Amino acid sequence: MGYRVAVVGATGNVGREMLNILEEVEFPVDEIHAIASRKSIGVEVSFGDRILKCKDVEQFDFSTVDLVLMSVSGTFSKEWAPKIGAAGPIVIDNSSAWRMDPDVPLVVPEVNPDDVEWADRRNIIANPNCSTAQLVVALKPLHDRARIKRVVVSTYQSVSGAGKEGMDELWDQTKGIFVLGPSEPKKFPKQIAFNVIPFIGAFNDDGYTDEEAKMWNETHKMIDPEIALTVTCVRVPVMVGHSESVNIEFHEPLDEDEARDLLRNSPGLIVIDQRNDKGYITPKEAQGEFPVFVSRIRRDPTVEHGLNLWVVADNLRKGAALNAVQIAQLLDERGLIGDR
Ligand code: 2RA
Repeated sequence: MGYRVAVVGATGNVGREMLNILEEVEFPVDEIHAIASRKSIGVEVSFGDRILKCKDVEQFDFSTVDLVLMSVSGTFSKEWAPKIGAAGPIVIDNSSAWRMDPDVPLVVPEVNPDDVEWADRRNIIANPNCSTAQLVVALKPLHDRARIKRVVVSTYQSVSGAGKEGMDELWDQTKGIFVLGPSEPKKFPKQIAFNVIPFIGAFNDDGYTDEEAKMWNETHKMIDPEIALTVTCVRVPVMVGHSESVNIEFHEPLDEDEARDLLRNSPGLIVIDQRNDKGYITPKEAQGEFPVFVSRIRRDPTVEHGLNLWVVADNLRKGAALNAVQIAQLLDERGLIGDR
């Protein structure tokens, strides 16, 4: 027997991926509903061979479903996730609205699966930010083995993290630049084609951005608040796939061979690490894939116990839709859906 599932925000990049992945992993679905805001009522989205017409979130009766996967803005989620959760189904929310709420588990199944057990406090489970999801999958086994003291991360985030408008802007600027000259940026603060932008989200008072703060706050909530983490988030002209340069200092010794073996044997990770032209991953190759890829594992000789890594994942998949579906699979395995 399967579940009655709704995807809210079904017309967005991540909403569409949620539908694709539910189908790809053969999640046990008896009924599926694509839900969107009023302006998208009737818009068609695919679920395998089927075409679903989007229904209006305002009119949909959420008490008729068991599980809701949601990819909407934080403001929309603040209003709707509690209402939906109170109607009965468990909500897996991809926005930033609930991630740091002490009554809402923030979950990456490879990292803190047991936290789904207390989802019934609000009937909401939060999905982390895309750049955090891939980072914690790589950090967790290393932390369990050698206790991480400090991490320095620089991200190289693709434009799909900013939604379809971000992808359209890169495409239009790239095509237009030779013909029409550079066009005015709209979605991004500066030209993204043939450029990189050291700013994602909004500035906080301390000079960091909220995107950067998400990475340490969410890592602290999921792994360990004692890990010191500093971040620079950068937007790059790549369509799909976030990359991260990660420098880690440990309390205990961990050499690069052992780290490589450990990562190779940890869930959700693939190590591609040879010292030749094909021996490392790029976002192009990670696109459409489920795992987090780790390459360029090497000792940092400037500290007593240190390593450098290159970590890449499909930000629409592990960074968003796949992680949400994996949470749904975990709830299913533990018998936590539809029986609260
Ligand atoms: C970005 N992290 O890449 C955001 C999306 N959640 O813009």
